[in-house]
Amino acid sequence: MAPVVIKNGRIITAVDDYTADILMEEERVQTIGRDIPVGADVEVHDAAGLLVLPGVVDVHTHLDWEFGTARSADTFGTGTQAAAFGGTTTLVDFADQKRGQSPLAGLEDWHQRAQSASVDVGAHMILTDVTDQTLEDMKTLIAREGVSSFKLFMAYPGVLMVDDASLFKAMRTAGSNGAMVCVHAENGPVIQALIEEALSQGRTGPKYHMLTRPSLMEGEATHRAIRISELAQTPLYIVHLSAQEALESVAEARDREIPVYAETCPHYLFLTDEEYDRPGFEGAKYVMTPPLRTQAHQQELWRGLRTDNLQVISTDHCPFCFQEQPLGMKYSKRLGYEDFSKIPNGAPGVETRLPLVFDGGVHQRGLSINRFVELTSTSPAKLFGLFPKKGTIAVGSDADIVLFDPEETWTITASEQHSRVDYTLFEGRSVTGRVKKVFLRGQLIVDGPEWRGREGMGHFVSRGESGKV
Ligand code: DUC
Ligand code: ZN
Ligand code: ZN
Repeated sequence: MAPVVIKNGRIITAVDDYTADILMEEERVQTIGRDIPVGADVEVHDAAGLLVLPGVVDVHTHLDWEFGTARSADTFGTGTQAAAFGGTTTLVDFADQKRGQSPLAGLEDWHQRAQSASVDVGAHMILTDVTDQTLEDMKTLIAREGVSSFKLFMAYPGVLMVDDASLFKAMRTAGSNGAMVCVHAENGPVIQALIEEALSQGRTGPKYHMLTRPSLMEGEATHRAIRISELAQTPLYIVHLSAQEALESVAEARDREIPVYAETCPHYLFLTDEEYDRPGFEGAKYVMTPPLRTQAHQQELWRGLRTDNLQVISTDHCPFCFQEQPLGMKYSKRLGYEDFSKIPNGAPGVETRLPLVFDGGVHQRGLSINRFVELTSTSPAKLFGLFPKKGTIAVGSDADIVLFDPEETWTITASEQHSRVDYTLFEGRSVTGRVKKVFLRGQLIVDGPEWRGREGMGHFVSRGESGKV
C-alpha cells in the first residue's frame, strides 16, 4: 500500500492541539511533522480546516447478538460499516457464555460471527454461569485469548443475572489476573416484581419499561457492585450508567481511591423519559436498559463527565428494528407489542456518537476538545488494554485517523445511516460537526458518503491488561 500523508490538519489528542502533517505507512503512524516531503508515490489528503482525531474507540456494542428470544439486527459487516461512518475504527463487542457452556466456546462462536468486521474488533466476555471451570477459563481468556474484561448482569433474573457470590468470585479472578469486570447494575429481582405487578394490572405499553426500572434500583445495584469489587480487589467498570444515584456511588468510591470507572451513553445525555409519551408503540424505539431518565439525571451525567466521575462515552449499540419487516420478528421491537417486558432492550447508536458529543459537548456545553477525544477514544483505549496502539495519534500507533469538520451542520436521519436498523433515536436532529474521512491502519475506508472499506478487513485486537488509566 502506498504511503499516505495527511497535510495541514489540526491534530487533537487527549493532550495535544497543534497543526502538522502525518505520514502513515505499514499500518502505523510513521512521522508527524511540519511540511513532510511528498514523493510521487504518496497518497495525499489535505486536512486544512479539519480536525485530525484518533480513530474513535467504542467499547460497548452488541452485534449479531442472541438476546433472549431476539437477535440484534446488525451483522458485524453492517454494524462495523456504520461504526466507521461515525469515525469508529475499533470496537469492543460482547461475546457471551451460554449457561452450561464454557466461555471459550462463546468466544469461538463470536470469532465466527466477527469475521465480517470492517473495523478492528476486540471482545469482552459476558459470564452467565460462574463455575470453578469458568474461573479457570477466565484465566485462559485473559492470558491466551486477549480478552481482559468480563461483563456480569445484576439484572434479568433467569436469563442473564448472576447472584452476588458469582459476581464476587468472577471479580476476584479478574482482579488477580489483570482483568476488569463490567457490571450491568440494576436490582433484577425487585425490577422483576415491579414488572409482574404492572402486567397483572394490565399495564402493557412501552412506558412501563421505564416505570418498572427506577433509578433507585440502579443506584442500589451500583453501590452493591462497588462494595463487592472492593472486597474482591478488582477494578470495576459500570456500564451504561444513567442515574444520579449510581453516579453518587461511583463518585464516593473514587473519592476513596477505589478503582471504579463508569461510562454513560449519548441517549442518556441527549434524551429524556418524555420519549416514552410518544403515541402508540413509538415509545418502544426508546426501550433500552437502563431506561431514559429525567432532565435532572441528565444534568448530573454532564457534570460527571466534567469531573471525571464518568470516564467514557460509549454507544451500547444494540439495535432492533421498529418494523417487523424485512428482517423478521426476531429482530424487531414488535416482539413486545402486547407486553412491554418482551420488547427487546436496546437501541442503535454506533454511527452518531461522535457528532452528537461534539455538538452537545464541545459546541453547546464548553467541553474541551481534548476531553472530547479522551472520553470517546483515549480513556476507553486505556481502560481496556488497547493503548497506545489505539486511542491516540503518536508515532508507532495504529494509523487510525478521523478527519472531522467542526463547522459543518447537518441533520441526522435513518435513511442515510448504515446500520440495518430502520430508525435512529435522533431522527431530524441538527448537529454541528461531521466525519469527513476515516482511515483504518492507514487505509481510507470512509470518504464523505463513499464506503471505501471492505467487509472482513477488520483485525481482531488482542487486549492487554484492563482497568488502568
Ligand atoms: N444491557 C446492555 O448492555 N445492552 C443491551 C441490553 C442490556 O440490558
Ligand atoms: Zn447492560
Ligand atoms: Zn450493552
